[in-house]
Amino acid sequence: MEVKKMLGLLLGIFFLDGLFLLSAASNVHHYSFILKETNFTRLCFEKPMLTVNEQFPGPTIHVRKGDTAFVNVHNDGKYGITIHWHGVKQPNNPWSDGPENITQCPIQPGKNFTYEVIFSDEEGTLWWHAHSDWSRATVHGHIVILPEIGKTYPFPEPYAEQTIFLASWFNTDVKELIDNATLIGGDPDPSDGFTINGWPGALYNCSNETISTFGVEYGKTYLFRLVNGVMNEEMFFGIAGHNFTVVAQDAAYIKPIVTSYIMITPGQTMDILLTADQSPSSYYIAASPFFDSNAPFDNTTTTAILQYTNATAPSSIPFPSLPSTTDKESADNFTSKIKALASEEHPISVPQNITKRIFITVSVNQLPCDLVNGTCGGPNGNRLAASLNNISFSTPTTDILQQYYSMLNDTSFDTDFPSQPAVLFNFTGDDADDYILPEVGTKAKLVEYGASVEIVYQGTNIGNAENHPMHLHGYSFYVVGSAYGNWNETTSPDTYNLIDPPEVNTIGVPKNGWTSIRFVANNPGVWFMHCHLERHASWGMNTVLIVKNGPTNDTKIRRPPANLPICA
Ligand SMILES: *[C@@H]1O[C@H](CO)[C@@H](O)[C@H](O)[C@H]1NC(C)=O
Ligand SMILES: *[C@@H]1O[C@H](CO)[C@@H](O)[C@H](O)[C@H]1NC(C)=O
Ligand SMILES: *[C@@H]1O[C@H](CO)[C@@H](O)[C@H](O)[C@H]1NC(C)=O
Ligand SMILES: *[C@@H]1O[C@H](CO)[C@@H](O)[C@H](O)[C@H]1NC(C)=O
Ligand SMILES: *[C@@H]1O[C@H](CO)[C@@H](O)[C@H](O)[C@H]1NC(C)=O
Ligand SMILES: *[C@@H]1O[C@H](CO)[C@@H](O)[C@H](O)[C@H]1NC(C)=O
Ligand SMILES: *[C@@H]1O[C@H](CO)[C@@H](O)[C@H](O)[C@H]1NC(C)=O
Ligand SMILES: *[C@@H]1O[C@H](CO)[C@@H](O)[C@H](O)[C@H]1NC(C)=O
Ligand SMILES: *[C@@H]1O[C@H](CO)[C@@H](O)[C@H](O)[C@H]1NC(C)=O
Ligand SMILES: *[C@@H]1O[C@H](CO)[C@@H](O)[C@H](O)[C@H]1NC(C)=O
Ligand SMILES: *[C@@H]1O[C@H](CO)[C@@H](O)[C@H](O)[C@H]1NC(C)=O
Ligand SMILES: *[C@@H]1O[C@H](CO)[C@@H](O)[C@H](O)[C@H]1NC(C)=O
Ligand SMILES: [Cu+2]
Repeated sequence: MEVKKMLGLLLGIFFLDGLFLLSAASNVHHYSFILKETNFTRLCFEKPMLTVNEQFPGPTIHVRKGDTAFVNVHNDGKYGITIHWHGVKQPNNPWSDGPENITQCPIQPGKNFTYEVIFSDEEGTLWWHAHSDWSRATVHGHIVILPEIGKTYPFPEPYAEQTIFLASWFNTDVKELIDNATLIGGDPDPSDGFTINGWPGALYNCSNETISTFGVEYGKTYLFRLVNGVMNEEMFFGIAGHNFTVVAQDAAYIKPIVTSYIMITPGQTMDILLTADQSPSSYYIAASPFFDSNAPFDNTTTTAILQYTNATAPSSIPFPSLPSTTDKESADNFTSKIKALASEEHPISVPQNITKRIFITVSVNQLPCDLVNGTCGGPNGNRLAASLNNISFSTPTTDILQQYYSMLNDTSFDTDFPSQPAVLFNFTGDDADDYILPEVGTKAKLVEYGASVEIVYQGTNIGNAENHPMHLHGYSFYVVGSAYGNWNETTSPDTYNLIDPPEVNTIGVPKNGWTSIRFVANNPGVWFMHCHLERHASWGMNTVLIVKNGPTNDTKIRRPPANLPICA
């Protein structure tokens, strides 16, 4: 379980599992993660699945801003695995970032590896998850980052805090599910349900199961740290009878938003303040998908209960009114309200002038069937694929970071990912399917250290247009603009918010629309960039940003750790 090594001498207050404990503060923490197959029963279905320390969701990592956590991951499972610390920038230390065959090779069964997770300016909520095939479905947990000792939240201290994890539940084995789908190039079956802190709740046909319950006292304010760890769907979330206040996203503070619902993409986190000021009773908490495409998806609703202490059981528990599944307008209305806090205490630094613009089309494609006999599982007997700038990413078998760091001349990747697609067309037009065939390759984008980068993600109408939550490792970035249709070099930048844009690590690129992000390339390393819908990542909607070393020792990639897993 969790072991904390006390290094600091100062005294501080640590928040652990719902209790405030007095403990010696430290800026180094040690955790032990044992990965193994454990049986869980949900939706009346029992199955063995990979978990950390036999917990689902897995253990929470607790740190303060600027701390370091050493996490020893021991693999007692059947397959190789890696862990990613989602949203943790890991300055100069891509070695501990995790994506399989990008920054490391998998930790093989029976082996272990200690990740050094280096926190810098993140404050709020992040999460960790497996980054090998689809194992993140069950291998995931929270990261809670408190302010530094002596600092407070930019809002009144909540009475208590609670973590809320949204996840997907599959009645089948997720590795078999994706392996089978990949074999024939078909769309994997959607999940069988969603869970809140591991439990699907009241709306599924399995009434004898537990439902997650959050106890609150009348008059008190609570901080809910919400993670969307769902595999393939963006989610609406709400609490019956209550408005709440969103105060942070992806471990950065935002201007408070009072709302009755949120829309959160896979990969994102949101910190929510809830004041228990309604008639003491029980209220449903619910999450259901926002999904605006013809692709198959899980259209179920997961629930939990907000329960006032000392309340008499109501005859019927009120249910929140969430926007309907395809309600794009409600999704956009919420998203467009998010602005950085940008206060004196929490300033932001948006690049005003950019030195490098990268324009990236984001598409779901098809490849001709490559099976010797039989037809593939995609449309028209083709193989489903996905791409960035029309290049469908093929994962190498030796990690890119080791090859790059050793300056090998003969690498299994290229550095010629283009700054715009080879062919320009009406990306969101009706004829986009003419461009359905992608190139397949392992291409990374080289970026100079210190460059002021703008990336424009342009969704296309190729195949099945969909909203794509794009995630960049090693960085957070400012979302300076977004709209439907094609990005226009002359007019679109005029619509940008360069004053208080939200700073995130994952952003939903609207269906048949575009999103522009900005950041300064001040973290040297090999950083994966991909759609956080797992189906799309599996089909190749990925690339790698290689940020070159800077001029000084502290702007260079660190040396590799001694026990880095070697490639099979
Ligand atoms: C785990 O579940 C599987 C599938 O139901 C079953 O075959 C197996 O016996 C279970 N193992 C344990 C230890 O309960
Ligand atoms: C972890 O791996 C190291 C080698 O990298 C080995 O020396 C050590 O015994 C392993 N620890 C466990 C608990 O397996
Ligand atoms: C995967 O395919 C195998 C072989 O056809 C089948 O036995 C198994 O049930 C499939 N698993 C899933 C999760 O679809
Ligand atoms: C829950 O109920 C279902 C029938 O509704 C039954 O098949 C299952 O075994 C029960 N599970 C437990 C854990 O009691
Ligand atoms: C929530 O906010 C809406 C819109 O401002 C308002 O109409 C509603 O009364 C509020 N509900 C509660 C419980 O405060
Ligand atoms: C999703 O489910 C809801 C409620 O069951 C239903 O009204 C809606 O039509 C479904 N949406 C889609 C796109 O299937
Ligand atoms: C709940 O009820 C108990 C027993 O009646 C009482 O001691 C306690 O103060 C009550 N708590 C609240 C929050 O009202
Ligand atoms: C979205 O916001 C606009 C402007 O505030 C409002 O007119 C519209 O009703 C909202 N739409 C939905 C679906 O809430
Ligand atoms: C950005 O460019 C403008 C015009 O070229 C210049 O006036 C301004 O000083 C630049 N700002 C920064 C922060 O470099
Ligand atoms: C493919 O064809 C070969 C030879 O015709 C046959 O032996 C094999 O079983 C076939 N495989 C499938 C999956 O149908
Ligand atoms: C990573 O490389 C190993 C060989 O080192 C290979 O077995 C594995 O399939 C690769 N993983 C992916 C996701 O391609
Ligand atoms: C790569 O090639 C250069 C010049 O051709 C040579 O100096 C260098 O040693 C080579 N690097 C490796 C790792 O073999
Ligand atoms: Cu996607």
